Amino acid sequence: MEEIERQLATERLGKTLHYFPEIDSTNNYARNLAEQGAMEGEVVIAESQTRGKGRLGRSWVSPAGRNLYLSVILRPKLSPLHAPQITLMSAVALAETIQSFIPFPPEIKWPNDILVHDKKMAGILTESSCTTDRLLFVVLGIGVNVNFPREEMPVSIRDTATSLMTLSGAPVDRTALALQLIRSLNRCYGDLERLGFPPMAERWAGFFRLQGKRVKVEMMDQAVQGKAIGIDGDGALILEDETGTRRRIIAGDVIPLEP
Ligand code: BT5
Repeated sequence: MEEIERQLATERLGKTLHYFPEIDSTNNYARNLAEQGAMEGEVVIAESQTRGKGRLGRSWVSPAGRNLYLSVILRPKLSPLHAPQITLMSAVALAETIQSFIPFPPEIKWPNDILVHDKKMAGILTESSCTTDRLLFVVLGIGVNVNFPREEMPVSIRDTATSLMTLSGAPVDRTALALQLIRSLNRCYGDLERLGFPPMAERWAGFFRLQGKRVKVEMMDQAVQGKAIGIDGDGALILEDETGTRRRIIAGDVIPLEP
């Protein structure tokens, strides 16, 4: 950990690390820190999580010594409406990092999954706190399966998950991965701030393989089907139905209906 802190000493994100051998959830801890006034860029990192969280009350399998679990506190100058841009920016940073460790192209599954060969390698959980017109902070949580062999995975994810080691054929240095990921987040966050969302959306689209494909999107209270067109300026997914009508989806789970 000292190595990561030393290497990131001059960067905006990662200068201050909070490290835990075990924690309930790095996102919960980071949220508490942020509520108590922690600086932008503070990072919480853990060897294992006892209550790792996914979206919508789902859980994130987080065994010790295998993977990467981290949360970054951000204080972006964005309106709450634009908070999804942070999830999409971090998906780009994560996909670019993963790409440099394996010989296969990762895919971003809107809004927050990184898949390789149709299996989930990493997930992002962004939680934000805002007033009506201002984002106070965003906790950006990232979990990456690093040296997580299939036989150690619980049956519930064994057929749907993968890890860097499984695809690269050799164990991956988790410190090197964490360093590269935080550096990549630093760059992408700076790019988003300096250049705005359209260029980031373009990079995002380079990892989006469902463009033009029929998909089903399951939302809290309903499901819709249509052709995935891409994302709009706010990071919403654009879906086109049979009549050519387009609608924006802000949150949901995408299920591909064609290969
Ligand atoms: C996510 O949710 O993909 C967000 C995961 C974020 C985890 C990080 S770890 C650091 C930080 N601290 C936290 O407490 N969380 C964040 P979602 O799209 O809802 O996907 C959850 C689903 O993915 C589960 O219901 C499982 O089906 C599957 N899953 C759970 N653990 C997995 C794993 N390790 N690898 C692949 N798939 C997994």
